[in-house]
Amino acid sequence: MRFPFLFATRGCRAVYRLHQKPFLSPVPPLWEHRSSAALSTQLCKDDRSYYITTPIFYVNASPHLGHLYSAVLADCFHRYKLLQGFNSKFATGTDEHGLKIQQAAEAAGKDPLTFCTGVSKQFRHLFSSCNISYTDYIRTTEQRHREAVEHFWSVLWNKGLIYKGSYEGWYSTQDESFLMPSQVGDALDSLGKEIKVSLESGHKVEWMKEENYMFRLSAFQSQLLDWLRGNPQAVQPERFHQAVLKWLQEDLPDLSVSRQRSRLQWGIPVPGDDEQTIYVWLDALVNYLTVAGYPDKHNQWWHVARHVIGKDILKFHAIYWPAFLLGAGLPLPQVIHVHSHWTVGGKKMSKSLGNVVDPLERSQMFTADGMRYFLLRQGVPDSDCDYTDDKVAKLLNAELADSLGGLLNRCTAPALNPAQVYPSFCPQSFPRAHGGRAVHEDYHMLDAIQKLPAVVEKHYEAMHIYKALEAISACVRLTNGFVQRHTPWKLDRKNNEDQRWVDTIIHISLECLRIYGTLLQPIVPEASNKLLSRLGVQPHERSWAGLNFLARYQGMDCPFEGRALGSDSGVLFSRLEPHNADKQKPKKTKKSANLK
Ligand code: ME8
Repeated sequence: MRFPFLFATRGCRAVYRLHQKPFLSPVPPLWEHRSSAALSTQLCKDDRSYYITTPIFYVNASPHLGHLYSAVLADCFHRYKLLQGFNSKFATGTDEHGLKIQQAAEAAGKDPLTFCTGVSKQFRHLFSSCNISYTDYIRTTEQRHREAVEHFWSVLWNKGLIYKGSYEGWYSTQDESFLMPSQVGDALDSLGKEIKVSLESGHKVEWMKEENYMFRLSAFQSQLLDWLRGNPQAVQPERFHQAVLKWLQEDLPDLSVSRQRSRLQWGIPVPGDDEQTIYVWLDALVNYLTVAGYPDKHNQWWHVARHVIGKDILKFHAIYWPAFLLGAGLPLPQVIHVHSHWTVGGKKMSKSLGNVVDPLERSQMFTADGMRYFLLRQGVPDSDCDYTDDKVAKLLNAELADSLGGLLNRCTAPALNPAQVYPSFCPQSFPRAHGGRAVHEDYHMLDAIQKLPAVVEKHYEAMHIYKALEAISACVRLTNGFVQRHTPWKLDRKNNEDQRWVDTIIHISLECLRIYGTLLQPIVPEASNKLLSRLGVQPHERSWAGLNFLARYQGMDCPFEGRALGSDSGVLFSRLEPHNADKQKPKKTKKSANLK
């Protein structure tokens, strides 16, 4: 496949002469198909399928906190969907081709594949240490991926959407991105030399002039606008949706999708033209299809795909990727969930500033659950968040060790629960109509916890995990307040009526804990397992469908009433010393700290 053709360039905007393949008008918009009878039948057939992805991470350097954050978010969605009975697929992996990796391997004095394998293993190790329960880990150097990319390229080529042209303009190797002059500014490098940088990322850019293949991106501008306008939920949160709409109202030039082999050897050759290497972003984006089973078996998963990404790669996912997919005649992602960045000391994490937070080291210091909880409780999709060890320790102590751990400790400690059972609920002590021993605040608490699963579901669905955790945390405080208000340890257990009231208080508190433990499984899988096991809740009783709070109050049977508690395997979450958090591992504290 060689193409004699003419081309010319003018400034940064390439001027392209078409050749050979006639231009086919872009395929009809696929999102419209979704409302068609044919596709809705398909959606009904497998509407319990769910497919979530993280970006695939560059292997030029070791993983950092931001990478773990994306993985934890996607893992949380995946676990949540499994709890709801969905058939969920969850993919993560590593992006191993491109100039940036080629140069990193050279600098390390290793051949590129050996280099990639080493760093890819570090990501995998981090993810398994943090209980990231991916169902597929993809490396772009795998054969299955190469086949998918070659097929995808051929589809675009056969539709006349790729043509040979020339690119002249700015390129950032660090971002593996082409830039318009308006996206470039002046800066000084570490030696005080004047350089050009990307205004968005701050990374150095270089002028390049190359003959390569171009994708007819400009032809998709109006379809992309229609897609976004017709699907206000396609890019979340809203501010990122608006950002993409704004970009799309500006000039949208065609996109260079290959590099000359003489400059870039580390990548997939263009099918039929081994003088050219496929652009690393086209290669990388296709990973989502590879995992879905493209080109033969992707139908079950592809129409339910959702991507979790950081704000730095929004343009690639919300413009280039949908345009490629439209060109290839494939459905567009259901949702692109965008999150903001973690900073340290208010600054971007960077090797040169020496402020990169090592997520593996931190997960050993604060435990995997601890890091997961912190990142999801403090991470806000809309705006950047600042990381400090002190904040982590304070939050974990307050919410996991003291509030939740303390509540479990109180209600299961032999002093208050000598029989070590899920005690009985007494409807006379806590009647549906007022008149028993319960007070107004107690009814308010029951109402809040009854509503909690729906509240958490709403927030999980909107990717507002921090709001879900805020709601759970508020309810834990209500339950602690309930126990504190009635001081069951002061009641006279020899008096039958008091004994029934003590049992009722503990029954309600254990029911609250069961709800919290179930809802927290996607966030802190180890602590939730410990909590639910201590309550005697069996694995098959931990799904969303089992969240039936306080059945006895509703006049129904409670399967847990009278059941023996599980064995005591120690404190739920050990306290950390805030000021020395960076110097020590979690300390065991006295289990009876919260017992009166
Ligand atoms: O861009 N805070 O890979 P990458 C939060 N290979 N998240 C952050 C972050 C921070 N400070 N820094 C990075 C690439 N991330 C491409 C992706 S996908 C087809 C190809 C997270 O190693 C965030 O998800 O540079 C961001 O989008 C991603 O890591 C970039 O990882």
